[in-house]
Amino acid sequence: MKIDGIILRELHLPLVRPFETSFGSTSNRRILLAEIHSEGLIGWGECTAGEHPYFSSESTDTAWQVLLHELGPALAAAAPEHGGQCPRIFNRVRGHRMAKATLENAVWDLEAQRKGVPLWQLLGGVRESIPCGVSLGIQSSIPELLGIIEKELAAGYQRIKLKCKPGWDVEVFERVRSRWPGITLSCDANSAYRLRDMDHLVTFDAFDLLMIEQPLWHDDFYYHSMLQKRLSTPICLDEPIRNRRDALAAIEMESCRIINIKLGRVGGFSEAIAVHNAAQERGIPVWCGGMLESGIGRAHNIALATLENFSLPGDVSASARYWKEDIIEPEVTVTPQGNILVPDTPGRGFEVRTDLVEQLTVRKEAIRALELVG
Ligand code: OSB
Ligand code: MG
Repeated sequence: MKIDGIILRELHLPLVRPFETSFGSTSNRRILLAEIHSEGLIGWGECTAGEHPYFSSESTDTAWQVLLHELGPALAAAAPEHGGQCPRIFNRVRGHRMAKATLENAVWDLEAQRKGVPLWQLLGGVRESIPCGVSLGIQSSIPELLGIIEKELAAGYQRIKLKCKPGWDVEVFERVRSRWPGITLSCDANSAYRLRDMDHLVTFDAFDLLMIEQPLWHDDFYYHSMLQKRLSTPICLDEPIRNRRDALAAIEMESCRIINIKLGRVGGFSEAIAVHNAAQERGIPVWCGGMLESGIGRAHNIALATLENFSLPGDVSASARYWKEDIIEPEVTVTPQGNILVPDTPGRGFEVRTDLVEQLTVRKEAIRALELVG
């Protein structure tokens, strides 16, 4: 397809409440969007990099640079027909997977519109609705957390995930479990623990957690495998799974029994599908993670989560949990049973509110196709 232009934008979008993990707190998102203009249509992509390189080595600013100077010009010159061609176009750039996913996902978004089919169908999805959970940040007190859980359960969410770290773990689990013995509960440490915490982590088995997400180093398989041998609770890996090979290594080493798939972290739809398929063939369930996305990233997450092996509730939830006003129409909502109904209209299934996007834009730059050498 001929690419008429690529526009990068940075939007400032305040969260309705701060989100705290073991690596820090976020109140205001700096969201990077890419628009690919082609033959009268616009494909949209959202970068999931954080404001700081704390979750991964990428940030809004590194992604902006790499998109502007490397990936954008390469894509415009290559003029791909399919989203699936993007990994090869971006291959010579090492890493920067969240930046790559921004454009690759926009190409899939465009391809679905051109073909007049829902994006989820183009990806090979099978679900009409996806089961939803929520990820709850670290709070200033346990009573405050209990109040939030009560509200999210009343809204229908099927799984509660608690962010944890040393000092905000077993006491919290005890209080939550004694109030709600039967709910589906998990935790996510975002790499907050070390080898000296192994005995402590084994005590998490007492709380009947669905999984313990990323307890150890962000880039580790080996020590997670040692820990998994001692735990009856499944470990779920997030941060270190960059691609299909990582998923295979983690499964083979028994470093985890569940995988969290995030579009940005693995570099886009192609690799996300590859990780999904590799896990499915080996009997490992997956679920779709979240990165505090605006509506565009959220719409793409919903499409991905329609694939068959996304059998566990993910971290994709209603727009109103994050934003006073989302940049898509309709906003994402969740049924009283805790499901998102998958749209059946062509493309991503949620219109972009371009006037609102323009209003929230603080930085905008057009990418021109460059002659690439080699
Ligand atoms: O580890 O899943 C994570 C948010 C930012 C960075 C990392 C993570 C998260 C979440 C939030 O858990 C999920 C969401 O609600 O978008
Ligand atoms: Mg996580």
